[in-house]
Amino acid sequence: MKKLLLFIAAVAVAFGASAQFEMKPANPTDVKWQDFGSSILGQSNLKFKISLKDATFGIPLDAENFSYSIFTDDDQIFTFTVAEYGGIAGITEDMTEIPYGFNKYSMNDSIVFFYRTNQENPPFFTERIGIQVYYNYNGTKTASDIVYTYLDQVMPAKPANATDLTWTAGDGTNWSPLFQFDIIPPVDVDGNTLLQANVSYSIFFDYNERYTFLYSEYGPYDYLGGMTGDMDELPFSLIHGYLAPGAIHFLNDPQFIWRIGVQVYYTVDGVRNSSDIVYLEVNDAPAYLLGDVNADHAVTIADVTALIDFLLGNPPARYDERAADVNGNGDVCISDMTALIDLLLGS
Ligand SMILES: [Ca+2]
Ligand SMILES: [Ca+2]
Repeated sequence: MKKLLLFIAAVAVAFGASAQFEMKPANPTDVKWQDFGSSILGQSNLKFKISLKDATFGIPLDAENFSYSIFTDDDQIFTFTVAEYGGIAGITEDMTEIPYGFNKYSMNDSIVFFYRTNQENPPFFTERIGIQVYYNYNGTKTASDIVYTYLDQVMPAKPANATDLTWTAGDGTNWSPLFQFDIIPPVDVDGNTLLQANVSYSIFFDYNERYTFLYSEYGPYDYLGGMTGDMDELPFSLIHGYLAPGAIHFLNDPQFIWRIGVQVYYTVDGVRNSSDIVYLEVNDAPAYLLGDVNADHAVTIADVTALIDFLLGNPPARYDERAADVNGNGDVCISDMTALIDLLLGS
C-alpha cells in the first residue's frame, strides 16, 4: 500500500511539474569495453544493454523509438563513417546516432564492434568510452545519462567453458593416458572467435589442484616442441604430438583420485579472464568432511582462512567446494562463513 501511494505521488509530481510527461530512457547497463587483442584484423567491441523501459517507473517503451550514440574521452560524439562502415553495414551516410535494432554485420542491439585495420590504428579513445540512450517520441527526444567505461577497466573477453571432456586411461605399455576436451576454435561466451595467441589453459585435479607439467618428465623428450621449464599453464598454440589443445597425453599416470578438469584463460595486456573449471568425474567421488574446506581431513581454524581466501577470489591451491558449502544451499558464499564458525564453536 505504501508503495502504491508513493507511486501515485511520484506520477502526480511528474505530470504536475511539466505539462508533458517525459519518458526518459533508463541508463544503459553492463557497459564494458572488450579488447580482443592486437592483430592484423584486430577486433574490439563495446558491449552494453538497453532496457527498453523508462527510467522513472520502468514502463515498457516501443523499441523502434530508441537510438543511441557513442562518446569518447571529452564527451565527443563518435561518427560512424560511410568510408569505414558503409561497405559492410549498408550505411549510406555518416551516422552519429544509431537506431536500436540496427543489426548488420558490425552492429546489433547491444554490441558495437570496432574494427582496427592494423596495430597503428588504435581505438579512437584514450581514456574512456561512453554510451547514451535516446527515446524519440512525438518529436520529443529524451536522453539517458552518458554511461562511461574506462580503459583501465578493460576486461578481456570471457572464454567459453571447455566441452566434451573425455578421459582414457593408459594401458601402461603402448599408449599413455589421454585427456581430451573441446576448446577449438577458442570462442568467448557470446561465440566470438578469440585470438589464439591470447588463449591458454590449465588442467586441474580432485581438490581444484592445478597440474604441473614437469620439465623432468617432459623436457628430455621432444614431444613438447621446445619446453624449457615446468609448466602449469599451456599456451593454446602448443600443438605437438603429445600435447595439443584439446588432447593431452600424460607420459605417466597422473595421480588423481576422482576427477580431472580444464580451465581456459584469455589474457590481454596482462589482464586475464577465466572460464569456469569444468570437471569430468572419472571415479567415484571420495567422502568429505563438512567444513573441511582445505581438504586436510580436519575442521580447524585453517578452514576459515581457506574459506576467506576463496570468498575473496584467491582460492587456495587445495580446496573442496563440497565441504565449503557448509549450509548446504548448493553455493559457496558468505553465509557459509557463519555456518563454518558455528560448526567450529560446536553450536
Ligand atoms: Ca581442514
Ligand atoms: Ca552455501
